[in-house]
Amino acid sequence: MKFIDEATIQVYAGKGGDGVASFRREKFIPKGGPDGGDGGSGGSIYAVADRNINTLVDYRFARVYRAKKGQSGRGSDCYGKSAEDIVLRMPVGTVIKNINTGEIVADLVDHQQKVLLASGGSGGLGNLHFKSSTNRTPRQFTTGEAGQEFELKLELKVLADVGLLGMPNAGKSTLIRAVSAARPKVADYPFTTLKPNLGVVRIDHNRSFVMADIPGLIEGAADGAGLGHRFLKHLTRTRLLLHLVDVAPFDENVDVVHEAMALIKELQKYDESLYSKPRWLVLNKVDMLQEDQRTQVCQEFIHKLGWRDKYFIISAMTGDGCKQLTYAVMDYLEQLLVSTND
Ligand SMILES: Nc1nc2c(ncn2[C@@H]2O[C@H](COP(=O)(O)OP(=O)(O)OP(=O)(O)O)[C@@H](O)[C@H]2O)c(=O)[nH]1
Ligand SMILES: [Mg+2]
Repeated sequence: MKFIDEATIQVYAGKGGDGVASFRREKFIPKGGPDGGDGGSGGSIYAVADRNINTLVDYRFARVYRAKKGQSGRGSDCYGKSAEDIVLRMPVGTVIKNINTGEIVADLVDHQQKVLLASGGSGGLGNLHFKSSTNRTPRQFTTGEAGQEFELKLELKVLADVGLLGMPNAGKSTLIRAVSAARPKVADYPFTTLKPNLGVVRIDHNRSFVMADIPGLIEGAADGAGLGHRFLKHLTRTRLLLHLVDVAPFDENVDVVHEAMALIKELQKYDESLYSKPRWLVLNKVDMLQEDQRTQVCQEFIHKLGWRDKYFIISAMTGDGCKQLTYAVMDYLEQLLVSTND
């Protein structure tokens, strides 16, 4: 499944500081020699690949990066300070293009790879550089160079970190809409979703993951019931599955425990390795239950299912519990990364 995460940013490197014309002033010496220092260089902008970042979502929030100007030179042979560079951390796999020329500026393939995006201007020269035997009191100096400016497009092919599993109408698309900018269709009939959707879930700066919403699965999917189970292939590269269950079905005759077990069986029939992936249970639509019954209904469900792993109680519609869920997912994925980085 192809999903291109993208962002457009503007980078402005800093201008170099100006050189200065100045003369030494000493008592009893009418004209000291020139002592005007050079300006410092403007800040440059770099991109650095970081394997701990998986999406470009942060660059959709902050689009403009301006490095500071170098300081001007001063008298007494003082050089201006150079401005600090800006380093933009991006996921490994990011391709950076110049929007105006279409040229590929960088292809970040290795962790910690550093690429110059916009070079800061050099500082101007102070008048001490212009001293010569014929001109002992030069008044010339040069101004700092302008910094480079570019409009850049960032592109990254992403794979889903987390997959949503569930019967039709469980609320998978509603959940991905609640926690990401993805906008799949939501409707109160089964099989609304016909193709997978990916959404980027942003937790905070430099912390985000990718969630996949796939079509609903029903009992007998392995034998072609409903839309079949071929969509499960989109979840094979994920690191965590969230099994969504509607705990308050409209039709009271529906046996939710039986349905949840049936779905798990279909998963196992499809692929043993997908079945043995870490999987958490997400009990959805609790807003449909009376407040004083929520805990009891959920506990009963967990008990009947014989569930011993992690579970979450949410309402994808009102957003209740969604934050706790996405934060727990993020923490879990980060821990996996730490252990693979070691
Ligand atoms: N009351 C309530 N309704 C919900 C909640 N989540 C989803 N729904 C409703 O349930 C219906 C199905 O939601 P979807 O998000 O389309 O379900 P889905 O799992 O994506 O369904 P398919 O794409 O058909 O597999 C819609 O009418 C939603 O508005 C919830 O937390 N509370
Ligand atoms: Mg859907």
